[in-house]
Amino acid sequence: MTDILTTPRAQTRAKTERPRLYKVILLNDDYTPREFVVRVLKAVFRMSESQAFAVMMTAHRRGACVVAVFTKDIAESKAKEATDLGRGAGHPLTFSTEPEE
Ligand code: TYC
Repeated sequence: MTDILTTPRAQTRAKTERPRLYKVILLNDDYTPREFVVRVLKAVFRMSESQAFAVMMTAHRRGACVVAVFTKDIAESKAKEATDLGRGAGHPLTFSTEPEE
């Protein structure tokens, strides 16, 4: 084996910034039945009955509730999927997304 020592010319620093995360937010409305909201939360966000019920009641009482946090693409596609389930059943149920601080 030859003993050649090499000196690195430049320091390299790995760029490891984490991707910005987005909240999926459930908005209250006066028309969507409570049971339907719970069903959508369970189906799209894999929540248990009691988790889904608690999130639905928080949105009902306070106007909105954070459902989950994902990368941008996943947050947007889950919000659309859940909102579309409401539209398909004739309900105004709406999920929005917003970046985390
Ligand atoms: N407010 C609705 C009702 O009284 C139920 C509801 C709860 C709708 C949460 C949307 O995000 C929501 N039927």
